Amino acid sequence: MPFRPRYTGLIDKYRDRLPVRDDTRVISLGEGNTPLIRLNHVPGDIGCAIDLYVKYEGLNPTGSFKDRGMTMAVTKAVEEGSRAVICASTGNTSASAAAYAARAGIRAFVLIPEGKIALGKLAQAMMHGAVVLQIRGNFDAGMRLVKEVAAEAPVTIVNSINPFRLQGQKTAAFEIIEELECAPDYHCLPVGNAGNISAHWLGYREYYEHGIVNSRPVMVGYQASGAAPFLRGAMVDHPETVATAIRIGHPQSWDKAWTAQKESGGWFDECSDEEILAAQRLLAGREGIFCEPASATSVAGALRDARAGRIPAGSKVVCTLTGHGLKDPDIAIAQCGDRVTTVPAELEAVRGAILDRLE
Ligand code: AN7
Repeated sequence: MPFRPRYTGLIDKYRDRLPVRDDTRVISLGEGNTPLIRLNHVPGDIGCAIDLYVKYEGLNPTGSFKDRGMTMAVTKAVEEGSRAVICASTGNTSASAAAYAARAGIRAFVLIPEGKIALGKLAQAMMHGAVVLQIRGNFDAGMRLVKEVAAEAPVTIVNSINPFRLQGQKTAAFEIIEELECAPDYHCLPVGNAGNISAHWLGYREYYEHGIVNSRPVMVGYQASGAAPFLRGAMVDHPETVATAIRIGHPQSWDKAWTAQKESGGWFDECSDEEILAAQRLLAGREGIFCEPASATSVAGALRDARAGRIPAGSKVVCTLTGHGLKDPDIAIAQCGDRVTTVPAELEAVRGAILDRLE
């Protein structure tokens, strides 16, 4: 047959490296296998000579990297006989949990901070039939409540404190190595709860320890200035940022992320909201890649560190774009208010508007 087998998700692909049995019922929506795109314009635009790739995780089934972890977490919850999952979320985890619970035929409960989640994410949780509990508090308060309620009720937590989440998410590192045919020199990620940077480090270590590659990347985590506990070296009680996905002050994977930083020789840094949004616009306008604000934090930070020489010229750098730009239409439109021109439905007006803008 000239055809390759149909791609059926990351558990099927990486079965030998994941904690599943042959008879495990896999709950999948075909997640993983996302594109690794080389940036053609952006590094030159801002005057740095690095070889920069983005791993476009916004192309997962629910539009974020969370699906990699959720396929594992929900598969294992179902295997263990659970009838309900629960999470606290800044939006993407709730969208993913809701979708995979629907796929599995079980119930999802999601706790979200009132007024602080992007519109697309709320729409997803609602459409997939999750029980959506808006709390008058932030993500960190929601996380505490989820842990307390799950100690009493028969619900499985699917936040990244669930170890199966990180197992699923480590496969992103496998894919990157397979595509580049080596490990990158640097891997930059936005950091909120710090599960994803920890999961990538697991994946890179695994391929290194099993002799599949002979190097591991330096891991670099970027946070929004108003929600940067790793940079401050202490928890932040009132996190604030336009990048609502990473509006987290008490990261759950605190120790794991520090381990990734230390073992890889990496660092944490912060980006201002302005830097984050500028990077989001640059990717959309110059490369045709639309990511949500939190995701752009990785590129904002990498470009700054490359320009400053902290990431040396010639380095092969991967930035994870964690979520799709369509998740947060409000922030996108607010940045480009003057880009829509209203004209009469007449040829002359349309022709005039076009000719004005052609060189
Ligand atoms: C787009 O959905 O925590 O450091 O509740 O949605 O692994 O937490 C989202 C996190 C980066 C940070 N980019 O990843 C949630 C949630 C996007 C995200 C992060 C999130 P972690």
